[in-house]
Amino acid sequence: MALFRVILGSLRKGLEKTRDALVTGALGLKNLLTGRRLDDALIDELQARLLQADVGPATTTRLVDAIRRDFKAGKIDSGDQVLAYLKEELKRLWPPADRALRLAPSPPAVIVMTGVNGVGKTTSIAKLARLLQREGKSVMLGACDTFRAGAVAQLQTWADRLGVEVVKGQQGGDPAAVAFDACAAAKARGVDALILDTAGRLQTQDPLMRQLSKIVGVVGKQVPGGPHEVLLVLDATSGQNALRQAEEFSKAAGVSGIFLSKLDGTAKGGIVVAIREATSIPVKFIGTGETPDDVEPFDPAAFVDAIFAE
Ligand SMILES: Nc1nc2c(ncn2[C@@H]2O[C@H](COP(=O)(O)OP(=O)(O)O)[C@@H](O)[C@H]2O)c(=O)[nH]1
Ligand SMILES: [Mg+2]
Repeated sequence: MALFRVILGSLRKGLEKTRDALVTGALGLKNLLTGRRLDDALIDELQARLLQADVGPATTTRLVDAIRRDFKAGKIDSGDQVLAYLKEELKRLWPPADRALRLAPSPPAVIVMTGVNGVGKTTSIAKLARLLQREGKSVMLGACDTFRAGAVAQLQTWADRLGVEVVKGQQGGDPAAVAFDACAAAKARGVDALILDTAGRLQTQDPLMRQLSKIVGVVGKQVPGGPHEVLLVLDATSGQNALRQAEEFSKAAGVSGIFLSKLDGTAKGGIVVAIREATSIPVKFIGTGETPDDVEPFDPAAFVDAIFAE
């Protein structure tokens, strides 16, 4: 059963830029394909536009090859058929993988947020906390980003607004120690979910990657089955960089899901498709703005419908 409901209106609003660029705008697919007879030049143009939207080479080639094959075989002859085909095929790209947030059979569930600097980890934590609160769950935060000055204060500000408790340590202290204290506090208070903020790290920074393993290890010892999720936050506006991070972090053990932030800030929402090409880690949430309400669970059908909506 899905834990969170997709709010279609806000999803459409959050994906406005992508919808305009890819589908409804002057250079969009509707303008290109509606009412047109199919020919090779039109299919070439379609290919160029899918690539421009960051759909990714492998998926673009597969889609366009299938369209060309059906066209040559006389099965399709209009742009409108291609549009309908694309919509259905895009929905089918994602297997019915479990995109639901994994929670613990008995609380607390522990969620670790990771990713490089500035991708939106802390903001995404506020969003997740808000989603969980709306489902009637109690939430606690752990400030394991002890590295960046101001990180704890930023998390505390969100926590105050959301009315949740934060477990903190010393600036510059050991983040694994904060994870330990946070797990203890979450167990003692009986909260449903503990979300740990972590310092931004590059997939190439070995010591920081080891520090992440240490946090994960501490959680595993303190809470049975924990962490229940390690969510990698990727910035949708960063294009190829996001793809590289998805590939690299998926090699590093234990990333269970992707939180794709800033989809409102890019016309290249095709990045969701490209991530699907680059890794088998499921995108579980998408961020579509800067407030805690700007979040949706990733639902492929709703996502494609929102992009193809009038
Ligand atoms: N437009 C937009 N901005 C976002 C989103 N998520 C985060 N941001 C912004 O990205 C910046 C960095 O966010 P922050 O949470 O501090 O990133 P962190 O360094 O990974 O913790 C802030 O200005 C956020 O307001 C999003 O979904 N949409
Ligand atoms: Mg942060």
